[in-house]
Amino acid sequence: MHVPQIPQLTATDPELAALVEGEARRQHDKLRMIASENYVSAAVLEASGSVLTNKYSEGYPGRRYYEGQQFVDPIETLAVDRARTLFGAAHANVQPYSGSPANLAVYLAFLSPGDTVLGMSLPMGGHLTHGWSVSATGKWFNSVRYTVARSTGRIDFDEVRDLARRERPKVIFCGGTAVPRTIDFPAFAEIAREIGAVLVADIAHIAGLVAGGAHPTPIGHADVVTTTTHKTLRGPRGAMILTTEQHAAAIDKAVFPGLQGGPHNHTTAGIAVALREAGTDDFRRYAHQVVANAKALAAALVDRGFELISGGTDNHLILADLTGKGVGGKPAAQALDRAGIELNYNTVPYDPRKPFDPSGIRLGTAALTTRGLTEAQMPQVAAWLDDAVTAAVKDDGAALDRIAGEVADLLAGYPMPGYAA
Ligand code: DSN
Repeated sequence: MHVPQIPQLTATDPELAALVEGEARRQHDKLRMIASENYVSAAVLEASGSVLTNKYSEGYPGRRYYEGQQFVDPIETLAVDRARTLFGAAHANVQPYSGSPANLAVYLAFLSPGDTVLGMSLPMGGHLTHGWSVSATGKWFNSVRYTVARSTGRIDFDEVRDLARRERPKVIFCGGTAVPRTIDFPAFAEIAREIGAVLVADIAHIAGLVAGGAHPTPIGHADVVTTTTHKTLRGPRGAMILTTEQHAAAIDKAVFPGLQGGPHNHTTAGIAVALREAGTDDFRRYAHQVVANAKALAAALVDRGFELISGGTDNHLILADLTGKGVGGKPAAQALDRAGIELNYNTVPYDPRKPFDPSGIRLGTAALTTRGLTEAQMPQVAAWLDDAVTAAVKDDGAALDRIAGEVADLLAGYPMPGYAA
């Protein structure tokens, strides 16, 4: 059952309560490998589900447009101070509703419509809000995109530098949603400095790894750092922006009143709890285990003939091109879901297929590491992935159901925060 328990919801709205319980059970029984997901602690769940959801507090601590902030002000201040301390940042804004609004605040702070932004192309691993064509950031701004080298699957800094010199963007984004390798923040900073651009590091995927010392930090290199709080950082759905003193006022003004109204105080409280958790030795061990698990899984997949973009991983994320396995990413992801392994289909660099039916799948180890799995289980996970992909090719539903049973049996031995069997 869900933890904390939900007796009031069950009494008031049994239909909805049954759906919540069903989702909790699903999260318990499945091997959750969507690279942007995790399990938050019961403490984060309690904070996020508290009476703080009842309160409006437009403005910032000590400068609000509504009364009654005796408790909300210190809660937001705690979250801000913990964010600054954990990441070593001069300034933190914890109010963005999620990653996309956080990135939009960057545009509002530093660009006018029509200005040039340089970001990683979405199919190469970037994010919609780094200037992709269907996003407002690609429609309202002149967006220029860098790629990865076809031969290595890695960012080609000669290309980034050439584009920057030619297009003179006001803002350069680094980071993304399908980047399996260490982001070279100093290399981006050198290019940004040369042309006088603001460097923004979007560390949404790797924030927990940065906090835990398992990925180099962008602080000291990037002018602005945006991140969601719910991926490797293991907090509630939300976002933060870390800045130097120089850019603090512009970012704060862009978030509120530029883009948003009242902050979601229940989320702010959940973020504060997650940041406290992320400052512990336990979390540092967790962050390093996430990477160790991803490396072990990548090696086991390569042994089984999977083609991994860039050949492996430095972080929590693996991007596999299934072309050689004879199946598209989407049917494979659907088959894997039936087999109890949850991930998403994904474009791969230079993908000849369409985004809604691409060649690849994206996997992550953040959630399964929270469950307590280690390198010891990764060969088994790779075997299940391989068997399920083979079953997808053969349309072998019975094999998928057998794997789902084996996955649930394994996970029964690994407790899930937020659920009691
Ligand atoms: N949806 C997030 C992800 O899965 O990476 C990015 O916005």
